[in-house]
Amino acid sequence: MKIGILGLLNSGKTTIFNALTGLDAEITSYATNKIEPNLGVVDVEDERVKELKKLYKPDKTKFANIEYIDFVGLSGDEKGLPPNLISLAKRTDAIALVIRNFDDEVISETCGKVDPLSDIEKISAEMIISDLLIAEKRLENIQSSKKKGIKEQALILEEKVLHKISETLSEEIPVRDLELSNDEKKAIKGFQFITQKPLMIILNSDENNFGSNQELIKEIEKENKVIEFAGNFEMELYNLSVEDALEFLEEMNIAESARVRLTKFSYDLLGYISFFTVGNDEVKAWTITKGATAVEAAAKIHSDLARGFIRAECFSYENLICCGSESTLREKGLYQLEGKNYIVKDGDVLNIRFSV
Ligand SMILES: Nc1nc2c(ncn2[C@@H]2O[C@H](COP(=O)(O)OP(=O)(O)OP(=O)(O)O)[C@@H](O)[C@H]2O)c(=O)[nH]1
Ligand SMILES: [Mg+2]
Repeated sequence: MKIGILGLLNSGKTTIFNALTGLDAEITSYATNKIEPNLGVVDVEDERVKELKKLYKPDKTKFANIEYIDFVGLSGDEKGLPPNLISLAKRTDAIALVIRNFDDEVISETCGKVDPLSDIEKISAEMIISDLLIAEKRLENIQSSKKKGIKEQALILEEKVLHKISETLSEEIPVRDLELSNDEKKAIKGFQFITQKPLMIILNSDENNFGSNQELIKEIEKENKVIEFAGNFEMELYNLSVEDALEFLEEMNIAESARVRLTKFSYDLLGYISFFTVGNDEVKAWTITKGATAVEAAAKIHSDLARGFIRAECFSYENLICCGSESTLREKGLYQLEGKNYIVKDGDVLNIRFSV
């Protein structure tokens, strides 16, 4: 899973990035013109993988992972996002928008006073303008193609969908809120509009006001999914021992680290679940969308497995742990054989039988 961290200049994107990844990317109180994004990959800690490792004693263990991409700051000038940022953001599965909710004399001087709701509005407008420019440019191209006599069915459908999108965006509604049929979605797949990506807001609060922003959070929740972090505080925990860090978190009434909380939040936002493959060579966690079928799970592992799919041998992690071994599980009849259309559940252990 790839998550793009976006936000206005100096909103604390890199601070949050460091808090999530444990890396040490440069933090400045002045705007940096650094174009290259910071990249960091973190494992999705999953107790189930650790338990499976104990049972199978594999040579290798692989957790699912999340790649965080910390982008350059947005100016919020309503000119739309810079093209290089659009093309990078396209490659993410979701956007995490960092919103400043901490006061800092130097930053307030250049970036204005703390005003999370207005910042969200500014960035939303900037993203909407970006998409609108893309949609309208493509509509112009379609017009000139039509003038040249090109009138293919696919082009007509694309034009119809783009008109719909352009109208929606003009009303300041993001593409993700527009209901599109599968065919319509297909027609615009190549564009990957930024307002079509799932979006979460990270409210980056000062450690002094963290936890007392309920009203603000409620207000943000009217339109968006939001999670509150004390970015700077969480980042500094990496300088402490694990015990000290846990103690500090408890003092702040934070049950879990930013990394753990954002992982759960992202899985929820994207509707992701985990399934596992096991064996003496490797125990591995995979991520898939809720509602996906056995053959789609097989495709995640390898396209050959989907192509030559025969059946899925399947059991649940919970049952395995209750039984203590695969052989007991079989004796109790908890080892299922499922076809292509079986809906994979969170925690399923799958072994795909295939022939190509
Ligand atoms: N008090 C407080 N200060 C913070 C917090 N997060 C970031 N800062 C400060 O805000 C400034 C900018 O932080 P960065 O993480 O570099 O912000 P950024 O959004 O990556 O900045 P650009 O990439 O330059 O746009 C630094 O001086 C940080 O110390 C926070 O949670 N609380
Ligand atoms: Mg930064």
